[in-house]
Amino acid sequence: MIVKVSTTAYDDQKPGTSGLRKRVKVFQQKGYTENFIQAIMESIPAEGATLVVGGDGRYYSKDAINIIIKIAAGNKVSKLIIGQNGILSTPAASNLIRKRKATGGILLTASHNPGGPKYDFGIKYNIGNGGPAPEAVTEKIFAVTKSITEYKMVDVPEIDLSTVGITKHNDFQVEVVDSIVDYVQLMKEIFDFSAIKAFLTANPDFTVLFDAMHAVTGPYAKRIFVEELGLPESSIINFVPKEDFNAGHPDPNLTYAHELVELVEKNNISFGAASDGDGDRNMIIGKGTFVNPSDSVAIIAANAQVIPYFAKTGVKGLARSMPTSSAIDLVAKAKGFKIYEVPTGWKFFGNLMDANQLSICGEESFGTGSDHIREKDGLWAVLAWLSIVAHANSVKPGTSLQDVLNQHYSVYGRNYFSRYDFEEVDGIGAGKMMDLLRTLSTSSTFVGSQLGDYTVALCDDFSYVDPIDSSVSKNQGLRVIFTDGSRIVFRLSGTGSQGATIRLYVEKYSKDETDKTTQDAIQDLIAIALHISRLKEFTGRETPTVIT
Ligand code: VG1
Ligand code: CO
Repeated sequence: MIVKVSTTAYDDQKPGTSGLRKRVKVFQQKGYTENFIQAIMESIPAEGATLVVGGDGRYYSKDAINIIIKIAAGNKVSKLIIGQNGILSTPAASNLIRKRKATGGILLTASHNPGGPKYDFGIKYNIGNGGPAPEAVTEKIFAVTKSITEYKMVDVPEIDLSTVGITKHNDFQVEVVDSIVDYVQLMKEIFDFSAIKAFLTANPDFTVLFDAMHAVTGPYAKRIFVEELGLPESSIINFVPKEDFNAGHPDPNLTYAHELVELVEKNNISFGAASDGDGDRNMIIGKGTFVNPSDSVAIIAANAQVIPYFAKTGVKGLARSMPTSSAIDLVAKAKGFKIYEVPTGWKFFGNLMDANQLSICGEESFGTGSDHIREKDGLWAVLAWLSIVAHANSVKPGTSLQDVLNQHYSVYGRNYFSRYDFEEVDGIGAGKMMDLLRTLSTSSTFVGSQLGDYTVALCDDFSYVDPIDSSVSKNQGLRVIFTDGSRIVFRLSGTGSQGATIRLYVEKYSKDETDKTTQDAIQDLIAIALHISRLKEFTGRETPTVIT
């Protein structure tokens, strides 16, 4: 029996860069999660739909799944496909939506944000192509949340999520599926597992260490690296997922993945990698080597032919998010591929992929992926890099990760790139700083002016017209581009749950000087950025919380 429960609307349920992310206690408010799920149901529409449900297993996931089951039944959804114990990495969920031709999916994650009763939870709706809902859909969901007065539910008896199988309740079905098999099968179709395994077996000195950061990729990594590729179990760490990520911050960067960074340095590890809370991000390092994510996607694109999937499908086009460095543009130019520049957030790549215009894309925020699914994919990136290194070693034995980078720089030059994050700053100050930058973008004298060694060529608030559906996304970040191609970009984060986070991105290209440290290479641009934005005056901050 469908019961209509009256509820009061909340005004803060606007999905951000990647879904609705808030503190757990916000989701625990009366009707808060229920309202948002009902709003999703009304935006799909839900009747007769098949939906995939799963997430990174963080605290509050089980409660949320129970709410989803009842409200889905209340809205006449036909079937829910749920990952065992509610677990599905974001890429695995994207794959499952596509493979099972589902109507869409509800992903329960706040990605790299910390988890636990005091930290973050998140809910994201993905559409039938497996990708994050485009803005038209998220706006519809938001509109419903603002005027909602009731949600519909059926009191479905509790379903055992730990056992694979189908449960029926009248016309409503819940299928609990293995979280891992389909994803591993997809990876085996894309990559040459036997070639990677042969390389690793023949070169025991080439050591690998993968850090799952107590998050969702642990069981996937165990299956792939240990059971399939034959690496010792000591090659993976922190692989048991925890509801609170062991009180950590599951963000694979040099700051938060310091355990991996230290072990790689101490134990001379040849190849280190980490992934985030929900498994869509990746970081690749080696002893003394850091693969900048902007370089990572460029190098994968430049070497795509060593990956069987691309050898078969060809490369249809490349893309990056606006703040990401233009290293990949240089590869596109050299190889004659189309290149697209989209706003921040994976949802902007989906249309291009669906239209067969895009194969490989990435974001500077440790996100790399391809059209095998419609989300970025952490383990895919690790396997792509292992494929590249294995192939390089078959050409020239002993090739290290750093050698791969150096070879790329020697052909294409180097796009020095760094991102400074100023986390949890005062929202009003951050807003004023963005306003100031916006005035610069409309000033008649700023373009052409000289800042240190640089001349301003362009300053705007990035706006994007989707080449496929012509939808327009405005105010996607303030960018200053100089005549030599160097860039400064400012934008506010759309994934934080507390205060504002300012992201400052800088890029500087050099054809010949490719062996400086990134920070040395870009310091003059950082000084210019801090000067023109008056960041310190507006926020009281000068030092970033994270530097990438
Ligand atoms: C950040 C990154 C963005 C990424 C998004 C989701 O967004 O900058 O590139 O797509 O997180 O990643 P923002 O608005 O905070 O800058 V994930 O791994 O949280 O799904
Ligand atoms: Co993520």
